[in-house]
Amino acid sequence: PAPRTLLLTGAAGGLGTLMRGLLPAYGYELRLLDLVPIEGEPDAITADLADRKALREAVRGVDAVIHLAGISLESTFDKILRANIEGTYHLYEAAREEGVARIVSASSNHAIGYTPRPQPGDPLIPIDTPRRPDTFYGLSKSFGEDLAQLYWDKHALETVSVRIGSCFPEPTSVRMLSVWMSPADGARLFHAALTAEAVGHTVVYGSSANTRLWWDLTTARALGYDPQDDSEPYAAKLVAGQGELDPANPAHAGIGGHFVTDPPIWPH
Ligand code: NAI
Ligand code: 15L
Repeated sequence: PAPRTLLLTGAAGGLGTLMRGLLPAYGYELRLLDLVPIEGEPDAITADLADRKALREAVRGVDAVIHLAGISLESTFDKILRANIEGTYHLYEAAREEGVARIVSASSNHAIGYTPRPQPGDPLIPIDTPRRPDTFYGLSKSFGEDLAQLYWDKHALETVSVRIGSCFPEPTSVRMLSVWMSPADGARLFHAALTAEAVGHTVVYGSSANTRLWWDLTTARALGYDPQDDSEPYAAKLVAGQGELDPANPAHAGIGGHFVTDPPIWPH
């Protein structure tokens, strides 16, 4: 049967807030979890991903989990380790113990951030391109994909790992014209990932059907995802303001944009 009740982790964040607005229209009942309280949501669970007991209670009885919680940008290795690597492990353990059937997990384009962006005429980047994380953050997303594969192979817990491009209300950079996922397409993709049959562990890119797309949406479409949006209407204004991406600029050369060239963040 199609899943109805969902746990949404990271529900206070940018993407969580967008999905809280959009997913109920698909018929889901959402249970919300975040490290921080959510305004206007008194029933939301305020818990750290390190709190296994809270996670077990949070996943108990849900049909599926959308896992968005974590640090969403580069940080120190220690912080990434706790929130994204250990935190995602704790969530998978809780889900396994409570018999949750499926997790839709937020991976990121930064798991392949060092991959050169295709030039005009080049093929789109396939889903099985070798991972090339551009940051400790991207490395944690690469770990999340491998963790998902392990829990499928060993425990028959299904995952769709979504390598999200940039999911914001509008594209705000020339790079985002290629990697943008409109919030409405984000909800379409999550719904497809929740309802497709027998996904095992499936990895997909998460974006709209952008004219300037860099990657191959075949595995996402195979889930039933039919993107309706394209960033191109935003292109003229963004290109006029910022210029086209410069292939000689290392911060423009990889999928991950400036994540590739930003210096690592060391503890102080
Ligand atoms: P965000 O930073 O706005 O939200 C993340 C949420 O996770 C925050 O509300 C934060 O309080 C919560 N969180 C952090 N550590 C936690 C912990 N230890 N325990 C419980 N909750 C914790 O990020 P955003 O943009 O909403 O992204 C959501 C997810 O999607 C993240 O995993 C991010 O890496 C991933 N993603 C997002 C993209 C985007 O375009 N928004 C692109 C690619 C990936
Ligand atoms: C991500 O993984 C981040 O979470 C998001 O804030 C954006 O930076 C996005 O990637 C991107 O690449 O634009």
